[in-house]
Amino acid sequence: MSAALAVAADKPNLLVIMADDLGYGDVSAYGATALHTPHIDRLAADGLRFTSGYCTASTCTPTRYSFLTGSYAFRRKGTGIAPPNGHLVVPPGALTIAGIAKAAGYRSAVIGKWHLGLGLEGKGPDWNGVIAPGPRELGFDYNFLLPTTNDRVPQVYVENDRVLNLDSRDPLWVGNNRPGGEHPTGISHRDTLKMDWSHGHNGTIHNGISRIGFYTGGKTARFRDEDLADKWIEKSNAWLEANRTRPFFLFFASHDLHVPRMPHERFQGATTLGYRGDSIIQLDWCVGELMKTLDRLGLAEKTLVVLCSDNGPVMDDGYKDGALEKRGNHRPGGPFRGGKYSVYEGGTRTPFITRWKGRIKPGVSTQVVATIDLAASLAAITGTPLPAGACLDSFDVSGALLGVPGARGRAHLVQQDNGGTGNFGFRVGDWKLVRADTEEANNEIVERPLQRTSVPRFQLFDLAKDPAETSNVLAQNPVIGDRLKAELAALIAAGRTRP
Ligand code: NG6
Ligand code: CA
Repeated sequence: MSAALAVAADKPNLLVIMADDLGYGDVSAYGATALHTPHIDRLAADGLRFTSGYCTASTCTPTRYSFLTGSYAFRRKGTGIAPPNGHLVVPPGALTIAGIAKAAGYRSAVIGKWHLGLGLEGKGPDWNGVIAPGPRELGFDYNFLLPTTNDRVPQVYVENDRVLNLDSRDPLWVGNNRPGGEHPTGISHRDTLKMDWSHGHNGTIHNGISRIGFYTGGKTARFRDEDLADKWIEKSNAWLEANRTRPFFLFFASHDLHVPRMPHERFQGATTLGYRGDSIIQLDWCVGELMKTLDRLGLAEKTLVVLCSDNGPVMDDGYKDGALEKRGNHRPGGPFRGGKYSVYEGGTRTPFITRWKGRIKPGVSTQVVATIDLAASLAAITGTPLPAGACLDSFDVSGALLGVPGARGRAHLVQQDNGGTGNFGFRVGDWKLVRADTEEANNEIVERPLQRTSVPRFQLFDLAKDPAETSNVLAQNPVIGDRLKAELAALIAAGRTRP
């Protein structure tokens, strides 16, 4: 009997905690010494800490797309970073991890950052009306969302298909161009900002912070950046409480530590690293609160918890919050090169922890697993059949996730940067091919402000000897290089990798 079938008998709840822009080296369980993350460390100590746990893209929207659909985002156009008025990029009706959970008899919810667009193609979200399609058309029973990212407008919550607390006498308008009349922006009223911008992010001002895009109205619906984490926990606790008696899947999509980093006042100054570090502490607090809730409801032994990130770290991502200046010796990408926007390891290799009390033997795993695999793995764990045309690149790595002795992770993984630019990383065993279809890429953004540099078309690294990808050994290994180039091209052309 496979590891997955052995557990199908008692279906575990699934709690996926996805951090935003959290790097491999950003938590003490993965070697950070400049700050301490006791709750994440406890999760790691009680569970399995992966040293080769990945997301599939080095930006948010494509990773979330592939996490939900089990298919690589580069297979579908329009899955790059979603704009404020973007439509839902997952086709309604596509089988998602939430749909798999539903088929297995689970209730499911997404609480936190969405950033996959809302509403119909060609229309986008109807902010003042019914906002659909959205998560509920993808299999979720409940959603409580920050629609995009908090550096994009608007700062309102979407609960199920409505903007929460919207007063119809003050309609919400969202657009790409500055509205007429008196409308303060990050450019016109820069000296009034509580946090200055460094690139982009100079549109409408809300809560003393200027954003990408413009909006007016919806005043009663607007939230404070400082309160996001508390709200996610409040809503998650209520939902867990209400769904404690049946199997559930909760996608807890934290906004920490994405810009604008504006943690709650009680976390401001918690580290010496500025608000970037303080936001990590806020994330850690959230993890602790969720674990407390599972304990209180007697669910720790019935719940598979997965902690992951949507892409690697970035320092200056558009606001002058001191992340770069205050970093000291902190290495947000740990030993790896690159970060957010890069197909070097730092862009997609992140903290990745699984915990299931009483089921997973605590330890460290070197198996390769990725967020995209949670869909097929949940299907396997719950004994739910996967239609052949769904989850095209999701592998059942449930054995590796649960730490079953001898169980293997994936044999290969394609890493991408933002949607459609055609830069790929391809890890096969310890070999790593980097293929750049563009002439420039944002590779070293962890250490520098946004800057594109020219890159060779192909590079090859031996991750066993050179995890930091410093020495391109393509010339010395032409046969391996050619094999990987051909395999990557074939995987892309085949349209699927799941057998
Ligand atoms: C970029 C933004 C960056 C961030 C990113 C999305 C600029 C210059 N940069 O376009 O600040 O918002 O999009 O991040 O505007 S992600 O984690 O959601 O993918
Ligand atoms: Ca992100």
